[in-house]
Amino acid sequence: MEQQTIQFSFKCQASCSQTKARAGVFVTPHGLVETPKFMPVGTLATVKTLTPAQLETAGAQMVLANTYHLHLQPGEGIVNQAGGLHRFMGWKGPMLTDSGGFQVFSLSKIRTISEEGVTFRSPRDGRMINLTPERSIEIQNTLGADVIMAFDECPPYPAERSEVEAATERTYRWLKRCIDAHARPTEQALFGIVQGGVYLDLRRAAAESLVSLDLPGYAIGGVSVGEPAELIHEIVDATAPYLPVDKPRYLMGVGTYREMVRAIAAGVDLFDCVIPTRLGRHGAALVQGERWNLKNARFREDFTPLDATCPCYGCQNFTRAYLNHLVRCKEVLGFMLLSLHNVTELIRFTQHIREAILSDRFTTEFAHWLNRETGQP
Ligand code: PRF
Ligand code: ZN
Repeated sequence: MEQQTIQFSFKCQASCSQTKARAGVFVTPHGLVETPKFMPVGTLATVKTLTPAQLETAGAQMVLANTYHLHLQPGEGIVNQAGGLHRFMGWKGPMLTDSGGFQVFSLSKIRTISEEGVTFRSPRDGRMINLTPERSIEIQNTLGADVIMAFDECPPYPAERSEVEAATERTYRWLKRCIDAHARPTEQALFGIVQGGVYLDLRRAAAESLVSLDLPGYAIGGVSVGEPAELIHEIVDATAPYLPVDKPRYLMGVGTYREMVRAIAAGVDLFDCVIPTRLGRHGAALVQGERWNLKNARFREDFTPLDATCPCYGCQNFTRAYLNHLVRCKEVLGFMLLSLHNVTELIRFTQHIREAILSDRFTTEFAHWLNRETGQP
């Protein structure tokens, strides 16, 4: 069917005259994503504490889930019986699943990696689990997200060049196996992931070899793994120019104000990060570029909204004093309201950038973040 071949597209609507920033529209089978855009993380098929209706009011367009977590619990078979990830979790918009490789590396202590894939012990019941490129894609085909990610090897930081080079080359071989294993290419877009650590020549070579495979989108992985923030920018600046202009670019696991602004200036379109929901569950709020701990005594008698400019349900209906009270009492509502606010805030931030790019005011309106050296949340 003709229709099946045009379910994905990326159109650039405007580009900044002074940087590589662009505003675009990424079309998927479950709707569109206006870029640049922050994507909330729903690891276990839930963006922690938030309903899909709340995510919609927060401006979320694409939501993430994780192959690693969903395979362990409840298992992709259950998700399949529910009719796929969208129906299972009640999110009707675009979705993306991460491949599981990165999560195995960062979450399981006992694991062995070989050319075949990764073997690890389930933290849930102790059984041995094998994750290979083929298996990751099979699980992601079953989960049914609009975008699925290649199974990659993310080397730690710091790591020797030889080690990073081997991981990067393996990631490329694994990508080719992912492409061969992908059974639903018309319904699900498979994104490749550029690795290469902090070695800029490896980054460039990895980007160029991925691009030769003509994928529907590209991600920059292996950043925000403990390296200084300045290196993130160097890596992104050295990688993005080698990715095609007519495909979406996704910087994995990055969601701080300054890192997003600078990556957008380098031509990145999509971001995800657990920061807004994690901070929310710890009683912290992102307010206009700062990070506030709502437990702080200075909020006890502050009867103003958290952020008077924010349209979220929390800011519209409650005060800082009330949030301070909820958080001090560990009331679930407090963590929910802060998560909702934080997700709204980061999505709104990327939307403001998008609007600035559309009217070519990006470098003037965001000069503060483009130049600022330190102290950002
Ligand atoms: N690979 C995958 N997922 C990821 C990363 C990666 O390198 C990162 C790195 N920040 C976050 N999530 N597959
Ligand atoms: Zn708010």
